[in-house]
Amino acid sequence: MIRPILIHPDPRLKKLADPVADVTDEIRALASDMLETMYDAPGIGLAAPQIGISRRVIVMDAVKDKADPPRPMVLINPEIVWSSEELSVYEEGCLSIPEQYADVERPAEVRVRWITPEGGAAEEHFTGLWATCVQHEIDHLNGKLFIDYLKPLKRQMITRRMEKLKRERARA
Ligand code: K1U
Ligand code: ZN
Repeated sequence: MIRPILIHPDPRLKKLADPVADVTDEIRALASDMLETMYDAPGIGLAAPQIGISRRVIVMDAVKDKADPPRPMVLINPEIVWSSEELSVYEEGCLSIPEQYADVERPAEVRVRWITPEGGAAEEHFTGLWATCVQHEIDHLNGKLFIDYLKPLKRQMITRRMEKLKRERARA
């Protein structure tokens, strides 16, 4: 099921999400809805708070080349266990802040540990767009948006644009 994506500003996007204690069928159904919602948007990632669910679940598929097979990933309770000192800048977007993009500097590579939908432990080293995406999604679980890395004036300008967009959508 495709779920509606919350648009900034929304207090639900600023909350610290709760860890998942047990990987149940409900969590697997949530992850499946999140993947469907992400591919429909379209996006390369999605975090549960973006659909109003305050749980530590993210999904991603940052395969760039359409000729390559898709790689849908579900990460439950993801944790960054190592970050590179080397930084990289990527022009980020966010499905909760449509059509707004800005350069964000983050560690170029990260190692992430998580629980799989089958309930097992997993760990992987991410580079490139995958590293940017997984950090952006984990930020969502901590109530942080990419615009929080920007200068206050730019952040304010984007927030005003989103308030206007929400007013227009409410009237339509
Ligand atoms: O979390 C989100 O809001 C999803 C976001 C993830 C992201 C994008 C760019 C850098 C870091 C994290 C998006 O997917 S925005 C849409 C997007 O990037 C995209 C859409 C279609 C094709 C390719 C990319
Ligand atoms: Zn986002």
